[in-house]
Amino acid sequence: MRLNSSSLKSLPADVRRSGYDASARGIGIVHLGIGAFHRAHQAVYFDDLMAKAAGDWRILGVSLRSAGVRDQLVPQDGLYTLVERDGAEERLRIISSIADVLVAPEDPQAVIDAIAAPSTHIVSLTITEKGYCHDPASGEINWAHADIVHDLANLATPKSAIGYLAAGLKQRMASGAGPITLMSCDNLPHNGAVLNAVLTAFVAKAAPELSDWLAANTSFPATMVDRIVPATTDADIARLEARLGMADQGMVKAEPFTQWVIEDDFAGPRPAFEDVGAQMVADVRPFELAKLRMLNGSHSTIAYLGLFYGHETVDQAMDDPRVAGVVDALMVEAAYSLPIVPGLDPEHYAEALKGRFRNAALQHRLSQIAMDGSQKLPQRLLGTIADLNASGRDPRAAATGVAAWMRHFSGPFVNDPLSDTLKAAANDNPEQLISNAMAIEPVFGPLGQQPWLRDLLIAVMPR
Ligand code: NAI
Ligand code: CS2
Repeated sequence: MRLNSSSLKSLPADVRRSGYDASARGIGIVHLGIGAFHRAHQAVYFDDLMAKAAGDWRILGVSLRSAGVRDQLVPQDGLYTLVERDGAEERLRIISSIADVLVAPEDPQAVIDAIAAPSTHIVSLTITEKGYCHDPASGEINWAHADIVHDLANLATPKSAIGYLAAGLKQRMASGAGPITLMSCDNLPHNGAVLNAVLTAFVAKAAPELSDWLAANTSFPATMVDRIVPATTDADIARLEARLGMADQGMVKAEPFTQWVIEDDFAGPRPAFEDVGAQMVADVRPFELAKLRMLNGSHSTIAYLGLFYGHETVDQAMDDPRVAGVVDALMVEAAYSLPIVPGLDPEHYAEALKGRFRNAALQHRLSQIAMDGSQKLPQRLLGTIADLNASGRDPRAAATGVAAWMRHFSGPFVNDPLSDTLKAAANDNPEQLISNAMAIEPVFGPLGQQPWLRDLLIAVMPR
């Protein structure tokens, strides 16, 4: 038996169901990048919203790459289990907010139609840092990106999220479907501004007749998103099937903690996010800096140092004093680099983060965090290094994370959109490796010209 709207009634009584009739609600959201994080974070908030009040806030998920999630969810009527794990505790909840899933390469026009539909008020995205086709150091569009080159010449059959947004909004303008909000939920600093800059630049070249409409009819709220959501494994699926008495191919697992800070800047209608625990603010920046530098900077450092010392998961690496010691120091460095964050006590936040990292039930694989380092390090570690140096402090711990990344990409397993560039920079000689890596402009930008950083990296390079 498989989880679906018919078998729902056969689930064990302790499995929490959604408190509303999903079949009676319409689609209001198109989400690009229907991955594990969206299903364990935003989709849960929308499930709560529809249980709490009327409103057509179901989600049309879109994968721009593969059919995997569509094949997991569509046979299940969009239903899946959120498995919250914390140590020995486990809580199960069925999420009903996803109405359907499209695979863009199979039917590009269907995705364009969905973005243009008058009932669509928000397009949200979790397409990974690399999905924005930008240079991480500058935040600007990368015109040489293969998908951008393709989409400039083939806007009716795009490959990039940026191309799909341009094509969908062009059709939306033509049909008079009204304003729409484009909401990035990726781990990027000023993610709304990055999306705005890349899309505006692309539209100016690909569809200049759309530029004025885009400026007048869209908004790009920044968001800070936080929930540790490790990739689902076959063992997770088998364990859940034994627990439910039926198969759920679309399950996701996550820690209990969740946080969503959203800039209150919506061009069209929005649901009452504040009624389901999200924070609506005027300025997301302090919240995102704290999270990207203290959580994600530590995560990447744990990943690269942990892999260097032979560990496989975050909790294992945190049990290694050679890793935990650097994390302790990095938390202090990152906290020092922050502005005042409303309601945040950096010391308490640091302790809470370390407790979340030690949640062995998640089995969060270091290799998952280690991927796409070229797209992550600028906002996670290089910003901390630059700010601390500017204030006369020594960013040794943050530099250790960067040096460990250099060791990582010199090894055999590198999963990164800049993998060719990284392989060319790889070197067993630490001094040469550091010189080669610092010359990678899309990652280091002007920081790559600083002799003090080179000297520091040589001093802290894991050996
Ligand atoms: P995932 O691997 O489950 O899903 C990634 C999604 O991005 C897939 O739908 C994939 O098709 C799409 N994608 C990948 N490369 C793309 C590209 N170049 N263009 C368009 N779409 C592309 O990963 P997951 O866990 O859903 O994470 C996705 C993003 O969510 C992360 O990169 C991060 O920005 C954000 N996030 C993830 C958290 C987590 O703990 N997993 C927590 C906080 C934020
Ligand atoms: C992780 C993040 O994979 C990674 O890069 O650092 O996905 C992390 O789990 C989330 O940002 C936590 O909110």
